Amino acid sequence: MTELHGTIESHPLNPGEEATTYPPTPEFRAQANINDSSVYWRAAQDPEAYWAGRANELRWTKPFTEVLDWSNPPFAKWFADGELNVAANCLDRHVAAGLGDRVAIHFEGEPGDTRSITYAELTSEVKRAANMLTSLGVKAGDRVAIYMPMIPEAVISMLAVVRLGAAHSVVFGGFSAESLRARIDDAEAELVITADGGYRKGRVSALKPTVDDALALHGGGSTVQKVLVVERTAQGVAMEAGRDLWWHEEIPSFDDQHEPLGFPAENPLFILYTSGTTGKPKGILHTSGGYLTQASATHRDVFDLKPETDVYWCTADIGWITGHSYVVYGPLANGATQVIYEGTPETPDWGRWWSIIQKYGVTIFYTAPTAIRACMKVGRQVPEQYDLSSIRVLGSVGEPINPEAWRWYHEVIGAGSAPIVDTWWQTETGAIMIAPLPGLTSLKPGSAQVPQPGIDISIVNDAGDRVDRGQGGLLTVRKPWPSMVRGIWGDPDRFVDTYWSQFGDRYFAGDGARVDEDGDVWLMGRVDDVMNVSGHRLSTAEIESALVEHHAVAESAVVGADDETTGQAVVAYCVLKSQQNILSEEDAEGELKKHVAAQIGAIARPRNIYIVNELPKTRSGKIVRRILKQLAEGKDVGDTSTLADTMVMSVIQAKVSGIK
Ligand code: 6R9
Repeated sequence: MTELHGTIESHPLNPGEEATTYPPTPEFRAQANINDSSVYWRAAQDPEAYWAGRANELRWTKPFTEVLDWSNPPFAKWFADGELNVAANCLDRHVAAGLGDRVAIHFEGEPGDTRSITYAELTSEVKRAANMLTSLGVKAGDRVAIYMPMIPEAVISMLAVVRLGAAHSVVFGGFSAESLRARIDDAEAELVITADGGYRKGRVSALKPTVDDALALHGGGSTVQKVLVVERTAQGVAMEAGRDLWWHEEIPSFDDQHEPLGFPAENPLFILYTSGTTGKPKGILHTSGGYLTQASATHRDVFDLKPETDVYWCTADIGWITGHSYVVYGPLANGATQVIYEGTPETPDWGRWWSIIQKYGVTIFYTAPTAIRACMKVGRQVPEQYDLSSIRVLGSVGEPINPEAWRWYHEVIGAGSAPIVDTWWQTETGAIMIAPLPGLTSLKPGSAQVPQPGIDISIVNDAGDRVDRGQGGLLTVRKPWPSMVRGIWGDPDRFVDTYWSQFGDRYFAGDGARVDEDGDVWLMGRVDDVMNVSGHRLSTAEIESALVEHHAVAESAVVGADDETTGQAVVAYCVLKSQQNILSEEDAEGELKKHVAAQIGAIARPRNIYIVNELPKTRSGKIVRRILKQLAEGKDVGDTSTLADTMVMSVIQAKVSGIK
């Protein structure tokens, strides 16, 4: 069972905190996809009928007759006797409807190269790639690992894999060889699709060498038979004969005729690994029909998408769930035109994002609070140099958006008029669960506000009872939803234990939340040992175990400390082995930061590492992370009387404040 850190207290609002709300303008409301609030109660009356209706907006090769099978909770089945091809829903369907000439992707490479791909072209490319993958032995039920930069071939690869009824496991390009290998092994992938590299911050960031390192780890001998390599950066990479193939050398021999087969709605679509409370990442499994239903429905509703006229841009990488649901599956199922940008927002300068918005006339822009705060720091004079008047809806995801960042985003990027949809959801939920509907909701900066139609959220106390308005508690989902996680790959016990052991047949999200007097939901962060750094989930246990794998480290404790830009930052306390002479105390901080980045990936690199002689522990030997977190945040550590040795704290405190 997930260990909780005490009860969430209620967080009463300061007087006036909610005074300013932003109702939809009459013009926005009039043109909105959803402007009749009866949708909420109609969906609540009969959620299954509601979702069946949404599912029927997709193209099924065999219609479903059964909506939800919840006979074996928590293992849900949605639309189980129906069949569909997810890729054909994202591609062939639009071409058949005469929309082949619509641009699907405006690709913008970091060095400035561009490519616009229509739905007809994307469909041909995916068909060709599907034929190529078939020749490499990929078939329904297999898993393919994808380790790619943000280039069109990443999307083409994902769709080609699922077109064949196989499942992908996309691994974020910033993850290390160790992390990649662990994910390949867990999913038993036989094919890896990668690129020589991608462009980041004006430089080539190599990927293929990391794949080579990953496959050589643990004496080689992985499940991988073939590695398919897209040429992007041409920096020259080693190719292993018999194993490695160049995409551009293979693809010309395959044609673009490919009939999509229908697969059962519960056919696995993808596995995506995310950090949990223990060291080992969890392979979150999503399946086809329910996932696509909710990803596409929420994409249309929450962003008020008009596929004929909107230009949509979500800045997430495909290595994260947001990239899966709101770059690939939601937008493409809806026939949207979208921008995909390869690089970082500050390359060549902080005007890059705004210049892209101006260039393509982006109308809907979806990003993370950490990016907004970074842009705020640089200053409004940068975006003010660009014409952002095309923007009509803004989105936020990954962590709570602080009201200050909300207002800046609204004023500076949204010209004071574009609604901001703050979307709460998770890798496990697959799609948006709580968010305003921009034609209906009076927006409140800092709150994700309303469960989506057909979604039943309840904020409860430790005993599972619904808390009163104005009170804080734990976020749970009372009824199954179409895009819900179907399991943890290869570990059904952990699935039950992590999400369902707290409150029976209700899903426990791991987040604390509060409902205000109007019934709006305010997210208050994780209540477990998961940190949120720049909107990315990291596990304290995973970083601790990476640290103690270093020969010089005896013990470590990792905490997520509040950070102005990244939301939280990783702060580690390490005790070095007394007999070791590998690392001097002076070198330890730099060396251990490097070590963590190499073990897990650069996103996990601690902001601070403090070398201490001892960690604060209770008499029963538990590390008291609460105290270490407060210390890292420069706060008063409060009551330390439960510690076995209260002296430990004054020594650590002196370290952290730099007093020798
Ligand atoms: C989509 C995504 C999920 C965790 C989640 C929560 C936090 C995400 C949020 C938010 C407050 C929002 N989170 N969106 N907290 N407001 N709008 O980020 O998935 O990477 O799995 O992270 O992120 O703590 O539990 P994932």
